[in-house]
Amino acid sequence: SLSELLKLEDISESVIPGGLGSSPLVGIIMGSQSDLPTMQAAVEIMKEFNIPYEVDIVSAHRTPDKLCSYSRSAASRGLQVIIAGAGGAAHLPGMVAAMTPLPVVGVPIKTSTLNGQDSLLSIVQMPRGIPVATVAIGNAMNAGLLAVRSLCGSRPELRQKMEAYQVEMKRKVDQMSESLTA
Ligand code: RP5
Repeated sequence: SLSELLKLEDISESVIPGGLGSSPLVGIIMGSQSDLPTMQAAVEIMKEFNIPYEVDIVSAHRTPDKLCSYSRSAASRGLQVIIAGAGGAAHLPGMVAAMTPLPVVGVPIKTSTLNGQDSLLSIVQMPRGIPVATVAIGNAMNAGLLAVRSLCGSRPELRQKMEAYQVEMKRKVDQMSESLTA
């Protein structure tokens, strides 16, 4: 199953104590199972920040009805942000964004033929009116972090966690430069 492939824990384990509840706040979707190795990085960020999330395969061209029902129900089901990864003619994130008022983060998946430049251009060049926040090719980690940041504004504990995450990155750089200059 998808859960086994992703080594997903029970959703109740991804809950901030006394905080965010247990229903998913972030929806992580992708066009194909072959996108999973890339999109796993977004899942890891959800786990690290204890954000309730859900993961599913939704293909714009192979499962168009599922695309519609997923996107149209997302907000009323309690999701606050959607991360959508797709490769090739990557219309998934834009189509999702067209059918939800929620913010959508697009992850261009690296392809074998054009190295993901096709995915990047498909996702980033959204016409006016329907935005997709596009991250770098294959950078599902940043998509996860952007989703977390979009939840920080009204959640002080989460904001503190993000600040601590950034402090930790700085500490690692400082440590490395100290070891280089020692
Ligand atoms: C898109 O086509 C997916 O997002 C994937 O990145 C790409 C290739 O899919 P498969 O070769 O796995 O069918 O739908």
